[in-house]
This record gives sequence, C-alpha cells and structure tokens, in this order.
Amino acid sequence: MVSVLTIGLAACGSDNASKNENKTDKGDTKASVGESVDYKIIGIDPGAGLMKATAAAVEEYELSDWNVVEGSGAAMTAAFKKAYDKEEPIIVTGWTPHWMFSKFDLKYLEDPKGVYGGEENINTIARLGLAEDHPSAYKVLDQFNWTADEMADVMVKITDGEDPEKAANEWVKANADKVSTWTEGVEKVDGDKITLGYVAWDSEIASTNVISQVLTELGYDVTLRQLEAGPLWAGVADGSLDASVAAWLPLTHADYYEKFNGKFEDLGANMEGTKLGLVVPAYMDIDSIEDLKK
Ligand code: PBE
Repeated sequence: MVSVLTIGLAACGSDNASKNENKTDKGDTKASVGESVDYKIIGIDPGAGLMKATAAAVEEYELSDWNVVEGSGAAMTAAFKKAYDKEEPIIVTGWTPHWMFSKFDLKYLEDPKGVYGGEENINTIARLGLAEDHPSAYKVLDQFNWTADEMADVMVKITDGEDPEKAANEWVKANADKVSTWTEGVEKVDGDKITLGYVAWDSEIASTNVISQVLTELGYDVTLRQLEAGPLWAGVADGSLDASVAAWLPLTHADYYEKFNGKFEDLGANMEGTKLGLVVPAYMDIDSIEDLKK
C-alpha cells in the first residue's frame, strides 16, 4: 500500500532555467520572463487533465515559443523546490489542494481567458456492480466527503517524510467524528478484497490512502494500484479496479468521463472547490498568463 513516487526526467527541465543568467537575486528578470526560465513550463504526467489544459493555454495565449515539460507530480515539486530555495524564477503547472501552498509563498497566474476553468470537484467513481458485490465499501465510498484543509493535513505529513499509509492512519484516528460520517450505517466485512486505483498526484496519494485506511478498519483487504490517468479510468470502466476517489470533474477529466460514459458509476463529489493553473513563486514579477507573451 505504500506508494512509490517515480521521479521523472522532467526535473532536468529546471536545470537550464536555473543556470539562466538573465535574472537578479530577487528572481525578477532583466530580460523577458520567457528567457529567464528558458521558455519552459514545468508540467506533470501527460495523462493529467492539467497538461491538456496547459496545452490549451499555450494555444489560447499564443505562447508558441514555450515548451511544456512532461514529467510527474514529484518531478514538478522537486524542480520547484530547487528553484525556490535559490529564489530563481520557475513556472509550473499546479493545483489546489496541494501542500505546496502551505510550504512556499506562491501565486496562480491570472487566467483572463478562463482556460483552466473555475472551481470544480473531485468525484468518486466506481465500477458497475460494486453496490451489489461490496455494499459496505460502496456505502463508504458514497459517503466519503472532506475538505481541502483536511486533505492538506495528510499531504503535509507525507511531504514531511511520513509514510503515506501511516499519515493516513493517523489522520483517520485523529478525525474519528468525521470518519464516522463516512462509515455510518456500514456493516463490517471479513477480508473481502477491494482494489482502488489512483494516480501519483500528491492530492490523490493522500485521499486514496485515507479511504484505504477506513476500508481496512472495516475489515477489507485493500489493494492500491498506481496508474496513469487513462488506464485508471479504463480500469474502473472494465471492472479491473473497484473504484477511485481521483476523478476531477466536470472539466479536468471531462474527456475520460465522456470516453467511458455509461461504463462506471459516478458517486458524486468527495471534495469541492479545487483549482488548476500555472503557479509561480510570489517573488516573480508577473501576475497573468498574458505576461508570458512578452
Ligand atoms: N491534477 C491533480 C490532476 C487531477 C488531480 C490536477 C494534477 C489532473 O490534472 O488530471
């Protein structure tokens, strides 16, 4: 159940940016913002909706000189930390809830064209037939609902080096009242097997481990399977995964939702008020995605 993060090659993307000489100590630029970061936006895994939204942003804001570097969530945060520690400029694809906002002083670049959409939700999706086959797990998944602040508690612990399973277990123990709203009316089971899929995004590592701990305490034998976003949706649709708490809707995963529509059950939001966009350190002297064109 321990999730192993793969450090993608994209972390290298920040190297050139950090060697760039067109900057002062404060990270503001003598030359253009683009030159200061080598025209690189540090992205995450290609299956993420955030990457599709960023490709759309490059198009909409006419940023044809720019490259969006593919990698992983872990590579993105590593590149960010490296630049931030040296007060160097960097632009990353980011989202909320994320521990980065409690560890660093950051800002979203304004998105006047609304390419990244507004606030949305994280939904829980289940394979067809889960309600009949595993009514207790289904009920917990259906009742699972928490806030960004609650998720952040777990994420920060994991970032500080705690094992995700342990961090989730501690959170579940410390938040028994909240957890009891998820397990209300749920009968215990005896070792029934449940497989949850997730992508190695920090937010989903936290939520998936929390729900896994709750199901484990109810007597389930839980397997967590880490996948890319596409295979995750396909897995829920073909029934090889029982469920996932990682569906960002209605916008971010709209294409997956469409593609597999009718082949999964949407259990509704487990969190409301998420956000996506381009994120920079607060010390950078830009405010809007439009500033990247200059
Ligand atoms: N994220 C985190 C995902 C959803 C969860 C914003 C990186 C995505 O873009 O698909």
